[in-house]
Amino acid sequence: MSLIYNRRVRKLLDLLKEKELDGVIIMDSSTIFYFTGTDAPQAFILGVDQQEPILLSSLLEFYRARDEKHIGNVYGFSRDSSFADKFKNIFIGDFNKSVSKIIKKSIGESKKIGLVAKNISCSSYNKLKEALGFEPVNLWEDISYMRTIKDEYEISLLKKSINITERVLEKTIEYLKTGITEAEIVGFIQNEFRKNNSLDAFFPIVAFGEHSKHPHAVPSLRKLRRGDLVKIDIGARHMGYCADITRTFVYGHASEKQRRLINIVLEAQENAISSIVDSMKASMIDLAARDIFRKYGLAEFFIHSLGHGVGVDVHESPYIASTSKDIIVDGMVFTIEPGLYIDGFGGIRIEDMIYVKNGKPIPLTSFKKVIEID
Ligand SMILES: [Mn+2]
Repeated sequence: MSLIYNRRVRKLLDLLKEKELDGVIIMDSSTIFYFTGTDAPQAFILGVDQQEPILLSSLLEFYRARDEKHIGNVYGFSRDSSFADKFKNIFIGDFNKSVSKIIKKSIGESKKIGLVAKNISCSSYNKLKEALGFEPVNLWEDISYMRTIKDEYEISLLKKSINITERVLEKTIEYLKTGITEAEIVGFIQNEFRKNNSLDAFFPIVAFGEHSKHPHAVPSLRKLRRGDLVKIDIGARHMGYCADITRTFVYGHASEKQRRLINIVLEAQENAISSIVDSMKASMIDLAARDIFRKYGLAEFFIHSLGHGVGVDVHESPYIASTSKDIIVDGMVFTIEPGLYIDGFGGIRIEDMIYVKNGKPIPLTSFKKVIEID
């Protein structure tokens, strides 16, 4: 196991050398998980001459960091100096001061340090900068690109999460009955994930009838009726990796309009998936789906981008959008999820996860695509 994390850390060291940096601070928990196998530490610090990172954790998460990590040395930090003689590996002071002390101790006086922090507030960033005494170099884009290329182990974990999600989706469809509410279905899905040693990759979306017109509908007490559209967008997170799949069916007998629109969404999805080739622009895949909607005069109802990468985060690079600058290469995993959202009617989205291997699109999800369910 630690071999996998070692390999990733070696790649990170290569990147630092390439960028002529002396070290890196990672403060994004998903990226810390990617490099170490635990998201408990608040910082991951690695000097270019070091073999193993230092993982800095509040005492609250100290034991979890120590027990879960596959690589690195865990240090705690606390403002309370009375803990100094109770813990062996501890820094007394706040987070930023501790980070700065580690940098000085293990890397030295260098000001050429990278920073990976996706969600950091302005004030947190300013405090960090002040404690460091210099401006770190933003490495977020480089690291998120590294994370887009999945290794074999990641593919096996993604497949596991997808397998759990598809089994739960099957059971969910069996559980549907006239009069049941969206919220009850969400509760059912969450419980099934937990029975399979998983959490939600994101809050499940279950929307009936016209309510499905909201791409990210929040589950309500709306009751299921015959002839309703049923949109279900769910994903399990198992061993840190996310699944993401959407199906839209009609509960009972589909009207002509429902059938026609579901078929158009399926056509858009097929056209997008079959357009995928190595080294193409991600924006061209988005265009392939949009072309189909334009052909039917429905372009105005496809109001979001076509897809996104999936891994430790349920939304990550690459982005499959008309404005995306990403280039598709082997090892990437992303969703293809065209949809139509029509006020006064409802919404239809079909979403699958695609893995690019030998320049070809390989669907990882395989759940049935039917128009009506009973
Ligand atoms: Mn998605």
